[in-house]
Amino acid sequence: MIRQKIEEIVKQKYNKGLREATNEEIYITLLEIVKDMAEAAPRAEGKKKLYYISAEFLIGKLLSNNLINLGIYDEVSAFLEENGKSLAAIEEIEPEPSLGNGGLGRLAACFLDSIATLGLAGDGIGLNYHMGLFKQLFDENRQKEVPNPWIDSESWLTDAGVSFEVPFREFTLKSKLYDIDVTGYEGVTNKLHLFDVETVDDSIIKEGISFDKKDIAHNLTLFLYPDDSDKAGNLLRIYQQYFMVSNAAQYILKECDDKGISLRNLHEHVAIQINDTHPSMVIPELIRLLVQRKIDFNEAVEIVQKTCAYTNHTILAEALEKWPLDYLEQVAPQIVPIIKELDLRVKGRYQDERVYIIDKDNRVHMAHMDIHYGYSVNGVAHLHTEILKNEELKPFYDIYPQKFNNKTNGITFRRWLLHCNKELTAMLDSLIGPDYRKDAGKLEGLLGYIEDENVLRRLLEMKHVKKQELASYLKQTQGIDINPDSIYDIQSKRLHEYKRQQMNTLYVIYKYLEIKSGKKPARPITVIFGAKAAPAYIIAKDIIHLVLCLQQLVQNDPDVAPYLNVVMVENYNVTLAEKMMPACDISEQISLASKEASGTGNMKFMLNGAVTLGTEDGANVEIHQLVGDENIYIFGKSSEEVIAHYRNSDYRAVDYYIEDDEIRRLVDFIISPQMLRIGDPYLLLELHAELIRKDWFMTLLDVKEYIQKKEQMFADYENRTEWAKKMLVNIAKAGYFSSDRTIAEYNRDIWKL
Ligand code: GL9
Repeated sequence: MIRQKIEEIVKQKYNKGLREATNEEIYITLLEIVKDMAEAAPRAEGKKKLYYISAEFLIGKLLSNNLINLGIYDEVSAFLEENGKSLAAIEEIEPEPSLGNGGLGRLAACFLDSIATLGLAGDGIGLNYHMGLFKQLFDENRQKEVPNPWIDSESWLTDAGVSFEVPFREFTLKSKLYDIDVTGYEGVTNKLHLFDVETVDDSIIKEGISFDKKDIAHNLTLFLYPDDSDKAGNLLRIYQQYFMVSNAAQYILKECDDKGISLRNLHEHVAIQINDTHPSMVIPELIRLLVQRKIDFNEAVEIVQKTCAYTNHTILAEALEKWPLDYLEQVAPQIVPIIKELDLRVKGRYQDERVYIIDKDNRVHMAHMDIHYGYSVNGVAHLHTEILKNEELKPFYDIYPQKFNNKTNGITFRRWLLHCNKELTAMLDSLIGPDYRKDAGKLEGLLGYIEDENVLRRLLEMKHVKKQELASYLKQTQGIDINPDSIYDIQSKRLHEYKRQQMNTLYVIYKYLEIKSGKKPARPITVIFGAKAAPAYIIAKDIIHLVLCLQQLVQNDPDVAPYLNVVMVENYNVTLAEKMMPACDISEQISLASKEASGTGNMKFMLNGAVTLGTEDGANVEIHQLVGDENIYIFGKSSEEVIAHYRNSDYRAVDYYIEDDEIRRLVDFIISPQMLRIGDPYLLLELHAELIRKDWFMTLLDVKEYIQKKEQMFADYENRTEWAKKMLVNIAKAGYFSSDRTIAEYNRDIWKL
């Protein structure tokens, strides 16, 4: 059937046989077939529907995953092969949609997959950024940002034929909706709705990723997270957010109208999940629209309160948005009186100013609005939720204990196992049968093989194959040489001081100096980084500079290069992650305890048989509980100790620097003559000073224990059988982190679809 279809379309579109068709032509053919099949797949039924509103959906390439979820991957792949084509090569044609930044956006994408897989009615709503986040290039050991256009003439987007008017103070913008089908694994097809403006114009982009921030009609959907280091940038973000939520609210009400739902019963038919605070303005916007439709204000507030739920993804203050009231006034004045009224009601009820929506400086705390006027607040891992309840959001927890709940994050096994690791998937199928694909808890069946030498050997072989694949992929695409027989130690995630990539660089320095002094490791080590830094985040860019300079230093030193390699992959994205996760031996999850809300890369690595080197932070805590002390390497100060340091303001990096000769030796290497010869002295000195004088995320507090643990890990790695057992336990225990489990919990406790 599918074979015929492929041949037919290639013939009809290009007047060619499959053998003669180019990869590009086959890609477009498959795109068309998959889109048709997705459209024909069943829709979710049920009285209530979820709308997951998010500024980011980091969906990754879609072809392979759709083929898997539609159950035709193997057949298509085999058929292409019979005709001298490779599906892997065809995948390379597909551009990766650049609609997210990190874990938050990837989580939203995994959730859509699981919602559709579980057969639930749930759509995503976001924006169609034409240039995405940005594409990262390296130039003179520095990050350069350029636009990342991803929308080709043939793409997964379909014009939905839907348009709304979004009123701003100065003008009104007409929206245009594009949809992407989201088909679950043997499940239903839902939609990802991406709103756009017809007037968007990429010719206003000047050098790099700069453009006229005030030209809203032309810039609104150009970039995700445009630079917000000035007022115009802040206003642009508010324009984007209001545009997103006004469209979302209008779309939701339109669907209700189409179904003949009385808006008074909205909450019985609709659940809205507010993903972080970017979509928070949906609350006043929905109230506004309900009032416009002749619902009394009090009732509108009640309806909205029963419909909206909020997920918190971070305790970092920088990410909990607080918009100046007059900025909101300048962009969308119609919601300002509503926000003021909501705030007055809070002030009437509570004396504690920490729970006000509008503070004394007239800033609107978006999360506070979500908590007061939504029915659920959830954190994304056990520890994170506890910190929200007992520290960050304690005054709210005291008022609304029943609203708070935890939903530990998860990942879709379709992408992060079936798609990215066919070897491991085949092995699991043969050992424990295919049921784990839909019931991830079944992975525990693997534990029965822990003493089976044959299985342990196969696991090590699988890992070696994936390491070779990564090596040849990096060679082909980025000209990078890595040794597949070395240990792959990987840290891939957004670049941020709290994630402490800088601590990893101090290890590299340590190892470099060790090797220089004649102490060679038992086996070569490859330290791999993948990370983008926010364009305006100076220190993060300094850290990238440091990594790239170390890379140059190490690779050009003949004493060291045979034993140590440092590699930073360019433009880390989902596509690269899919190659890196399965190839990893050591998964670096080294954030300062209390700061990483959950992490999800930690789960992807674990599922593919990497062993975690981490702090007791985010979901690492749960990984630790699941796999036990023998199968994870934990170090560093606890979240309680860290929180106490912040409370007492008694952490002084400079004390560690002065009092510990070893720490001083490593930190000072950053500005050693050989480094200053390679790098930009200004940037290296700036970072050096930062580490000693500020070190907001306490690198020097944990660095020694970190180095020790990592050395222990390298030593333990040499006992290959024991290491394979650790791999096996990690894989077997990863079932808990299936996003199917997470979504089932959201549905049970929050959405009740
Ligand atoms: C994040 C947290 O930092 C992660 O720890 C968490 O796993 C994810 C998903 O819950 O959310 N919060 C956050 O603001 N981001 C996260 O990754 N940011 C981005 O993705 C941009």
